[in-house]
Amino acid sequence: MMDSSSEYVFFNAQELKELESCYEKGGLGRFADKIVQKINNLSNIELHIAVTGESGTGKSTFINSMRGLRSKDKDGAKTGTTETTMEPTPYKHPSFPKVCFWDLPGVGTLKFPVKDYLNKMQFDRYEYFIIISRGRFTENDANLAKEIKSMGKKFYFVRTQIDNDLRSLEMEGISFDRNTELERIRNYSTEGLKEAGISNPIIFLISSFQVNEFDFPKLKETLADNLDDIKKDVFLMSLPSTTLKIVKQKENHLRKRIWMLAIVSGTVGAVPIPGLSFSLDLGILVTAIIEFRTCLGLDDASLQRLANVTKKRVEFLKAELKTPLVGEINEDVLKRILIGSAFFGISAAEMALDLVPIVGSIFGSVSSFGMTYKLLSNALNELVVNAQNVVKVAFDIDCNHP
Ligand SMILES: Nc1nc2c(ncn2[C@@H]2O[C@H](COP(=O)(O)OP(=O)(O)O)[C@@H](O)[C@H]2O)c(=O)[nH]1
Ligand SMILES: [Mg+2]
Repeated sequence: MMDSSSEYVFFNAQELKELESCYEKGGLGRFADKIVQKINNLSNIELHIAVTGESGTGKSTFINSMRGLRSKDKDGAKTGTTETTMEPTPYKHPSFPKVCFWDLPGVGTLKFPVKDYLNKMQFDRYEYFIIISRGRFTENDANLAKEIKSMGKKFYFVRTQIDNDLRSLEMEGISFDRNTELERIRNYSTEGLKEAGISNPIIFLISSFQVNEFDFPKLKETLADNLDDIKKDVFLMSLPSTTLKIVKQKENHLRKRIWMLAIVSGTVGAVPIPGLSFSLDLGILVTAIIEFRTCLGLDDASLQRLANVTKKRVEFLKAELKTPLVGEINEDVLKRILIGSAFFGISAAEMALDLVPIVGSIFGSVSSFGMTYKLLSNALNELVVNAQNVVKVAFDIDCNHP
């Protein structure tokens, strides 16, 4: 199922033109080179996100949550510590090390002007700044935001530990309406910002321990939407699969990679495979399937992290895996899977690709291009279903009320 063209397309109009002229000038070789280049670019994209706020507000916990980690995990940021470093500390994503969250000391910790603070923090390195507070945002936060804006970068206000606020009311035996209470917290938290001249501050109320609650889903969407196409792709893949919606978005993006891989397979590496009636580049297929698994969170390490944060047993999550594509995979294994199964049957509509006018004229339907396209589409479908089922049991999602 292809999504509508209004959503993100892998090549922009300019690139499509370039590809077309590449093909006209140099035939298939140049065409494939250009695509390989694009795929390589994608895996080299770095993404740096700054997280700032005073000590104890929940920066480390938030950084862990965005990476699907707990404080006590090997790569987890230590939480609840009072020690503050004066330097930004990088925390790489465990599956996508090019995605990095930086823990910045609070602007109030360092006793110099906001502008100097940002320079010392190397503000240029970051896509944007997440300004964290667990109570009211302060004048410091407001000044920081203004300075970030004047330097041409974006910022987001995030109010953490909302779960604690609500729990305190419960402990007090006070009955309250959840939405009214959240609005009250929102207004109270933004007072300081308004006083400092930020008229309509948007803040996200979250609990870093409840990744699908409060404004956390909206925050993740906003963070993704404010990146350019390629970086958005990288960011989305790095998000732990915690909702069916995230899985769907990942699927849409991964689907756009398929035809690129198919073109590469169709032009370079395809060789006849004994037992199959067509040529294939098994290496490309294996690499792609492994990549799909990692992006969807179906690799062992991701599943273990998901089990940890949802307090489920990893075997319980793994019981949802019903495809041989998640086990040990290499060219031999894949060949056996292919020979032994009816892994085909994809509708022509699914071939409606960005490049159909060009691609269609180059490759016939039973070519390596067509087969690679079909195989990867089917592999993705199968992996997505497995990922959805894992998410459902991990987060106890009722399928009738997702
Ligand atoms: N209940 C709850 N506790 C949180 C949340 N975020 C952080 N904490 C706790 O608040 C304390 C300080 O958090 P930490 O991440 O170390 O703050 P940092 O100093 O800004 O890095 C720790 O004990 C965390 O467990 C949250 O969203 N909800
Ligand atoms: Mg910390």
